[in-house]
Amino acid sequence: MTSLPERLAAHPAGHAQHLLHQMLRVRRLEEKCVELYTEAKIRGFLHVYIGEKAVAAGVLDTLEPGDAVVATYREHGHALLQGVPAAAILAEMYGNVQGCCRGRGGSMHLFDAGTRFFGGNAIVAGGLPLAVGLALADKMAGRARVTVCFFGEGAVAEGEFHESLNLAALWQLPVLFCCENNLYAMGTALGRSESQTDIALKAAGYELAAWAVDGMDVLAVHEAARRAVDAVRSGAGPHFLELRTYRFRAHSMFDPERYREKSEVARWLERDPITLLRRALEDAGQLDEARWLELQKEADDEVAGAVEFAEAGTPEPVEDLTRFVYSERVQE
Ligand SMILES: Cc1ncc(C[n+]2csc(CCOP(=O)(O)OP(=O)(O)O)c2C)c(N)n1
Ligand SMILES: [Mg+2]
Repeated sequence: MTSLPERLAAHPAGHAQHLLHQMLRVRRLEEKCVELYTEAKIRGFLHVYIGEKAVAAGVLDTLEPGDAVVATYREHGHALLQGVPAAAILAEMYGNVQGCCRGRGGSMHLFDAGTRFFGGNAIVAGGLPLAVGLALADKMAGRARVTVCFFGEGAVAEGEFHESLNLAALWQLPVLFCCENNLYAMGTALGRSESQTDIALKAAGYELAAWAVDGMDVLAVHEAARRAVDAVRSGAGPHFLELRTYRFRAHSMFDPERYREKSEVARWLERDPITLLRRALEDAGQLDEARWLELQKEADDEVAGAVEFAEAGTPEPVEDLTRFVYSERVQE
């Protein structure tokens, strides 16, 4: 198996630092979300991706404009890295009309047609058929686009997972399935709900190329995604990545975490994707203290700007609340 320092040596100069920055942006945004949630500025549900960000950062970096992304309710980072501005994300969580869905979606339903970010889907496995539909449309229209679908390993227990993989493989659709295997679906450990816990193996049963990747090593994720995305785009049919990762925080803001040992969390924390890459970059002489501080400051400033924007925002006026229930006539 190739180690992170070995991958770094083979990686284009400067690009790994870009990935580090992308992960920092997600981390900072979500740390702020937790803070704002405890201050009751953000309400409803909130699921953070802290610990898992190497997955979104590595995969999304391989996409091209026009490619589509479908994600779950743990999607703040995916939206940000697909190009939805932090300000529009935070305003959405505040329930403001300036949010990417006019404040009607909130944390779990970020959506942005402009960047082809198709949610933000709260139903477990609900995004898979949507991704298959998007990919079918692209195939029928002859567009060389890729749809990437992120979902948790909890989705494997749902019928939609199996129906979606089957149809995508049968019709050779341009979709990349990315299973974020963080070992738990709320409080249920994978081994308590699945007879076969090797998810890539299970996916391969549908006759699509599937392999497992270390989801804490952003360069490994990037390398695997590059290979898969290029293959999907060239017409080689659907691909499947099982990204082995871990969430450092609770499932949502309401979770006493009685289902796992603190020592297990501590063990995974040692493999924090940001720390791993930072160390490798420093050891390779590609990152010094000054640049590290600069990268953090850039991420902090971006988030501070987003908070300012959300704080200055406004809720939707009551008279607009019935808009968009039915589609509106386009003004000629
Ligand atoms: C169809 C459906 N069943 C149950 C739920 C309740 N629920 C919300 S999150 C979740 C766990 C999903 O775990 P996983 O897919 O592994 O994603 P993770 O939260 O670990 O990212 C469940 C069961 C739901 N949202 N949708
Ligand atoms: Mg999970």
